[in-house]
Amino acid sequence: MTLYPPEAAARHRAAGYWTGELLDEMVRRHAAATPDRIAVTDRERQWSYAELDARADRLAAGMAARGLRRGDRVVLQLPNVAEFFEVFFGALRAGVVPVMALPAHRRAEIAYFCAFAEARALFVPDRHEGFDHRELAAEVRAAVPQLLEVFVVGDPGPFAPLAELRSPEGALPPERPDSGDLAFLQLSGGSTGLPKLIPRCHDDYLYSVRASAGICELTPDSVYLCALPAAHNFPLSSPGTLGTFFAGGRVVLAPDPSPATALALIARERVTLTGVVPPLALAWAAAAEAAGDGGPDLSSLELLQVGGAKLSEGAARRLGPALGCRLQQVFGMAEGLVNYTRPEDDEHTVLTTQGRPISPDDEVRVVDDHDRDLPDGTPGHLLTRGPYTVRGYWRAPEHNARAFTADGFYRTGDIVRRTATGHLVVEGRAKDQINRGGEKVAAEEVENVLLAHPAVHDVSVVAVPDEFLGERSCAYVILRPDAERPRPVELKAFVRAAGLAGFKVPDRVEFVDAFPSTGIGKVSKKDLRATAN
Ligand code: AMP
Ligand code: DBH
Repeated sequence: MTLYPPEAAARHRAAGYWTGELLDEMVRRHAAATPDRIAVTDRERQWSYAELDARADRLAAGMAARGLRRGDRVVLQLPNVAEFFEVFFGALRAGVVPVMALPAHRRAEIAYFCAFAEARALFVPDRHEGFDHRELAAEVRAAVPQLLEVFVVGDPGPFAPLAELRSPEGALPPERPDSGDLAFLQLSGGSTGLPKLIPRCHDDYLYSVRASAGICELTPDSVYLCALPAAHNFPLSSPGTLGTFFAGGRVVLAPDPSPATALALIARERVTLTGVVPPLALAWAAAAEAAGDGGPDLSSLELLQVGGAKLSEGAARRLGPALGCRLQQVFGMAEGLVNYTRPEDDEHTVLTTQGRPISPDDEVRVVDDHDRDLPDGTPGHLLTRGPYTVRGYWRAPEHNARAFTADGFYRTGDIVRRTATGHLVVEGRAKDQINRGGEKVAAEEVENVLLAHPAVHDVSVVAVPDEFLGERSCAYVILRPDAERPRPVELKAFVRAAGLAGFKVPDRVEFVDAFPSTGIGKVSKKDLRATAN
């Protein structure tokens, strides 16, 4: 399966962007050169590069022994524990393709990933944040037709412990995976019904990781705190945990992102950089300000990266002084394109823009509604193509026809303006999505669930401004004429009971008699949003 047109792939190789190295080979490289250096620290353990490498080998061998073949998919739903990387690198080494689920995903999402990707195995923790993932796994296994093995990190309950998959003397699959093959499936926040799967290969992903590590000046002395869920594209690759491994540094996994946990870890582990979403950055800053000189020692922290949702200039101003470090804005997407403000950018640029692309060969177009290019300074739709931006979602030809131009540009759905220096400022969004402090909610997915409620005639889910998260979701509901009005909490519980992740449950429910409509009779979400203000 080729993920890029052959001539584009050849160009990216000739330019030196695509090197043919596999993502897991960086672990092998450091294991050979500096075996005893610590690669990853979690709540309980420290694994050296040699240990991480050996574990990935054993897991790859175990997968092969279990009959998992090159190209087979597995769903990876692990929180921030060291085993996340054991399974991730082990799978890649075996040529097995992980689907990068988030710990917050519930029955609806996990069952969909397993069924759609025809997954052979599911990896879950026993419990996480008070939720029993073994119960979820049992429901999913009952719902999907194919044979699905479940491996549990922790107490396995009725399933197999991860340890059972580790093969101490088994052989690695004989054939090395190809660097252009599908390596794993990343997730998109999406704007239509169900989350889309994004096919990433070693070549494109490793390029973005390596270049990100360079831009962020990572070294073997870098210590990266992973506070967001490890599977998310931002903490995984921008430069995140993989960028840190690439540089031979150390990854510290935070079990939760609360200010108490994170600030204590920064002090204890002498963390040098981390990446967070705006609401978290503000919560950490507030905690650090409140603690003052008596608080945790944050003097090791050099760089705070903020991305995933728009950071206001006011918030941006506050962060550096509160945490005593440099700020970097990151505007990225799991489909590819990532923008960073740079160490050499002036303060105004860092505070007011979302950065500029990683690569000189990232093509960025800002266009009007008819795909006509707009001059710098004018907001328009962001289209992009380049050496690490995918050319289509996995097995979604109809959606791809809309989400990509005929010549392969990805329609990001973001409204941006380009400055004279080539920096991008995110001005808004054209896609039907709520960005809840970096957690993306496709309005249509929630609407489809609510439409199945017996009292609901029609529903429209929109973003409403929120001081803390930037946006929250509000479901506007038209009831059936004969229906008794349900309480808002009942409708929220209905969404939860449908098995959707908690962050997709509408924050607010409002009952209306009709929706404002656009000139041609479509629901005007713009006008609905305005009613909410
Ligand atoms: P996804 O496609 O699900 O990976 O989500 C990526 C989207 O998150 C982008 O297309 C933007 O809409 C949003 N996003 C990411 N970083 C930023 C940022 N720094 N400012 C504003 N929006 C952002
Ligand atoms: O929001 C994102 O998806 C995102 C943000 C920052 C991302 O994928 C990234 C950096 O790589």
